[in-house]
Amino acid sequence: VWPDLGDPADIDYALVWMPEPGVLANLPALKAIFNLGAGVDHLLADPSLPKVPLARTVDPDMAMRMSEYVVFHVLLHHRQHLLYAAQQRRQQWQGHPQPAASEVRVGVMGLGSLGADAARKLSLLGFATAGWSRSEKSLAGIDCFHGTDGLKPFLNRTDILVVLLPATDRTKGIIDARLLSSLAQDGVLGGPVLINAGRGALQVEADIEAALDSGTLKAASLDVFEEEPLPPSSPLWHHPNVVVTPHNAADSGALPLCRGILEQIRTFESSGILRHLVDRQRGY
Ligand code: NDP
Ligand code: OXD
Repeated sequence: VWPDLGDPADIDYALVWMPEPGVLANLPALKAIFNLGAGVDHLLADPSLPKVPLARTVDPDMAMRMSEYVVFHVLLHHRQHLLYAAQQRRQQWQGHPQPAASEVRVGVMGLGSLGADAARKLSLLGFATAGWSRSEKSLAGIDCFHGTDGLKPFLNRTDILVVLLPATDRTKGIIDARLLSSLAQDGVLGGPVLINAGRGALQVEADIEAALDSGTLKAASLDVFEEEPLPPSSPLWHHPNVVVTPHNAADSGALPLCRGILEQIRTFESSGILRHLVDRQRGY
């Protein structure tokens, strides 16, 4: 267990989460790298990353936890919980009209192992659910958009935007003023809501703050940030319409993840096949 690696030449496989840049380059016998998470942006940022196969985590336990986070935060905004919590603090007994889930249009950016699972569960709850991905998709009950041409129509019909994209050269900074102003302004919630559990590098926090202040954005749930931990000086900590969580939307136990990786190593040793390989060119 790092930093006590023994003889580096004895190490065939590395199981890593955000290793220090350069650590893996010092393992001369390495056959494959397993990322103990779904996102590999931090690994690909290391120019000395060995050119061995790199597999990421795709795991039902992680998908279940991420969908819990997404469903919880969609419901929190849909059921106006921030408003009722503020009223409770004032001991104010007052109901507000409650739209049906079917009147609320949720859009999930990223329809991979996590986004597709969350979209399915939201659709089961009755939300009018759509998704956006790089390549064309067909998912039962989900209105699927893709590519650059599909982005604007997808955003224009979206009241609650859920972001589950990887951070790549093409997606970094995608949640900016332009994107936020493209979200539906005519929805039953009285303004669009952003939920980002993908990566902090996807969002321009100054644009999110400005959109919240101008009313272009009604509320946000953010699990990831440009800088983590979120600095004490960030206004997001105190914004009444923002929910901050510490990048733990899909915290999985190490054990279920390691079981999956053990299975991967067995298959790789016997057949040379590895699943969930990262395409380094694409960045995810
Ligand atoms: P996947 O690789 O399975 O899916 C990624 C999705 O994003 C795919 O649908 C892909 O499209 C889409 N996508 C990628 N680039 C683009 C683009 N340029 N334009 C449109 N769509 C694009 O990833 P996962 O679902 O497993 O994970 C998603 C991300 O969630 C991770 O990369 C990580 O950053 C984040 N994460 C956050 C966690 C947390 O605790 N907050 C925990 C786990 C993950 P296509 O299907 O066409 O390839
Ligand atoms: C991941 C994460 O990518 O935890 O798995 O963010």
